[in-house]
Amino acid sequence: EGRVALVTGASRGIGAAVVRAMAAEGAEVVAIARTQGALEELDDQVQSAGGKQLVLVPEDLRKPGLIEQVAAAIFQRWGRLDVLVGNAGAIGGGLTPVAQHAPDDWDEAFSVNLTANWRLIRACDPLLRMAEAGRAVFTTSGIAQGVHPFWGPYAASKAALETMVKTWAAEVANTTQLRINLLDPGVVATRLRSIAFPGEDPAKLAQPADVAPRFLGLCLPDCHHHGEIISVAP
Ligand code: NJP
Repeated sequence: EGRVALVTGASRGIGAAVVRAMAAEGAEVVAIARTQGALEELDDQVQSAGGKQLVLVPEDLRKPGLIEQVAAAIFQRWGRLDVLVGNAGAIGGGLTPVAQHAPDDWDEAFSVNLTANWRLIRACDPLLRMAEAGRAVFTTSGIAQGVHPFWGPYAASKAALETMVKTWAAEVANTTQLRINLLDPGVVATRLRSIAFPGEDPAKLAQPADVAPRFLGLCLPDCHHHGEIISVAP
């Protein structure tokens, strides 16, 4: 109740489910994604369900200065950030041999999956330290581990995300109450999944609302995980 959360990739899929679940617990949620209409629809749903009005940021995470501006606005309004969920993700082009990806695919995967999260860490670290029990969770993928042909930019950017987040966690360990983790959501019926595997029946997969509670668990004040990759998959 009353905790302040920033969620990226909030317009649909896993991020939207996390926003709904956090708002249902009474959190104040700042929701970032590019698709304004979807964010507005989410806000309507949240408020109809009795949640607080969302702060919508309908912008591309890659926009220069955006993340710093959002962090400054959060500081001005609340003086702290309790929860950061770095969830936005991009496949970076269709499934293609690594030798054939277009430069834009590579840039999209790394700028959204890695660099935007680094900028979030940089801008939000001081705000999270101002909270009584700051929590940060980043959405990774099982594909970051091992070798997965045709997933080059996505897999490499998620592997780099894992290294970066675990490094940040090691740096803050024992200096603050901040807890920092990664969550691998497993296979979930979302647009990203349907682009990667178009033949699948989404009804047979886990739904975003099924995995949202795992994010919430890592954001609770009593969360003792730190610097870990938590896997939803059995
Ligand atoms: O996918 P999807 P998921 N600037 O496509 C946003 C990981 N994951 O929920 O900007 C700002 O429904 C986009 O918003 P919009 C995956 O890697 C999933 O599955 O409006 N936002 C949308 O809200 C990712 O990290 C599975 O288009 C940007 C969101 O990102 C996370 O789960 C398995 C943006 C993507 O929502 C959520 O993805 C796995 C930008 N430039 C990992 N680019 C799975 N679904 O099975 C994208 O291992 N977004």
